Amino acid sequence: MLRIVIAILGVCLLGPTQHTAAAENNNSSSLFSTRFTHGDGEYEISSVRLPWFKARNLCRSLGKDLVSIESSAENIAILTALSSFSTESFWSAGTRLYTGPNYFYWDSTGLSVESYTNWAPGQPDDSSDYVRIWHEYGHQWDAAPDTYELLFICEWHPCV
Ligand SMILES: [Ca+2]
Repeated sequence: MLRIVIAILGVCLLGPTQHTAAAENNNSSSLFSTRFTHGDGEYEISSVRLPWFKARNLCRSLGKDLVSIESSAENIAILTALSSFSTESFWSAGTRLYTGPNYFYWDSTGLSVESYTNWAPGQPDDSSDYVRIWHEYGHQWDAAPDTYELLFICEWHPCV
């Protein structure tokens, strides 16, 4: 147990260079094109397109989850990272899968999206239950069907 704690502390204290080296040592590196940080959060943008559940499960298989956007500052960091992806939409952890028509939440945290929202005009509509970061409105949010095959963003907090 002590060794695990020391290993985790070591990774957190060694900083981004060591993180990158660690990421390149596993087989997931080809699944992602871009890595960035915001506060204590780390993020990776996928290089593969998947439907929502497969995207979520892939993030989770790596000890991460789909991205949740809880503040304007986090949104700005994400939009900056997406600035070179102007024709691509991305899955987030947002859904109303288990809650019904008027309550979207982040599947990664279980918390409502209402603390911060960035819906595109006319969204969310009644047709779909999963939140994509939609290129057609400058990466504002859109409720989309889970079957769409999109790039996605994994988020994790290794030092919290
Ligand atoms: Ca987040």
